[in-house]
Amino acid sequence: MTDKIIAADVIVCSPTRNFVTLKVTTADGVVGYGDATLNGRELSVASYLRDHVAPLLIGRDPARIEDTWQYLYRGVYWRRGPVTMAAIGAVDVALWDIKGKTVGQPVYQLLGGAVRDRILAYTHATGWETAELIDQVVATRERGFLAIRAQAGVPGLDNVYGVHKGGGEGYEPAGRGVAPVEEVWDTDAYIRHIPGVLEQVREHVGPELKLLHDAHHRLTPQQAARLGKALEDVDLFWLEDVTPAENQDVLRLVRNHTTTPLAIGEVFNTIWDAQHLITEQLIDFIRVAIVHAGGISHVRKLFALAEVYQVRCGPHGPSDVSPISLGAGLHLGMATPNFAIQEYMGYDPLVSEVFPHAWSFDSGYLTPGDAPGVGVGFDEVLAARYPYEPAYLPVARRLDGTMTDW
Ligand code: CS2
Ligand code: MG
Repeated sequence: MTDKIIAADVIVCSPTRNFVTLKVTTADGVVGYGDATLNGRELSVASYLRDHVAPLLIGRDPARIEDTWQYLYRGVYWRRGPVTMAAIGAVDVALWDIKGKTVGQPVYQLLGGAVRDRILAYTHATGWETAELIDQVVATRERGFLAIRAQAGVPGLDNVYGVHKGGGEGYEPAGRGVAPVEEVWDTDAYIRHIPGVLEQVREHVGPELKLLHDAHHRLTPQQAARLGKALEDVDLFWLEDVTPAENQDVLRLVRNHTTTPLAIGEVFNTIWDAQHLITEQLIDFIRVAIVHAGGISHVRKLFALAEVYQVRCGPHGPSDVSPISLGAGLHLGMATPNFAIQEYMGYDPLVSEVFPHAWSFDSGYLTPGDAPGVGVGFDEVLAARYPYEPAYLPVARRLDGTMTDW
């Protein structure tokens, strides 16, 4: 028997970037944390939680995780969508955290126990020029990474998703200010340039290093098929988000033309968003993040569906997914046989101070640690020193000025 929930507080803070955190407290003083961060739409999830969900949690039994999930999902007429599902996800993770702390076990033990010892991680390397990218990939490998996402600049453009001309990560974190900056994008120039870049990276690093690349939803189906084909010799671990995720049947055309593995799903929020892609085996990796798809309880079902169709899991884990969600994903990863890899961009040291965590990275792999619950804390006093600041990802227009996919 666990005591009832007596408080559900929502804290929005910005230690280098914005995070939305749900803190659930039980009558006997157990505290569970959930992440509800939705990059660029943080306050809408905070309001959804504060104004509509928190009052429903008071007096509930925190042990009834699945029932609470069903209550919050089915009990509202307006289902799905990133705001709703991030809010439900935060509650779900907070309740798993409480359950783990109550029984003194890390969450992965409650999910069936470990099926692996550690979780392969990939991080990002970027360079505007090819030589710069190669240097970054090599330096990243020296930091211990065995899998690296490589993003490069494109001649003629000033900015490319994930890369800045002057060096460093583009867009991470999102730029501060009340409106996004606008950039110019040219898919044709990108497709002409990127295969040669990645070929040179592969040639330099040899066959063993796992290389990944993210196209960020910017290609037509035909362009995606051509790119996948052009990259076959690079032997990518995956090619991510080639086309926008709404029109899913186009992936069949891409698949019919290339054996380059496809990953998709960071913008998905439910099992139903991914169902067709999985059951039709149109993708190789599903990328939903715990935070954006209803938490551990729901993502576990999605990953189980993927297992049936030999689709592997490689969750979204940029630095806008807070250390709480990363931790929650690692517990699920420990207990999920078809889990392949976790994206891990790392965090600014200040973020790790605000969210002290039991999970750790070592020699290419992440482990969730054995602290009871999710194993990620939240320093509210420190967080209060960094209040919310509006920040947005850039938007992109084509050469003729029309908006394009982000
Ligand atoms: C990216 C993200 O990590 C990735 O694969 O696509 O950086 C994405 O752009 C951001 O999370 C959006 O908030
Ligand atoms: Mg991506």
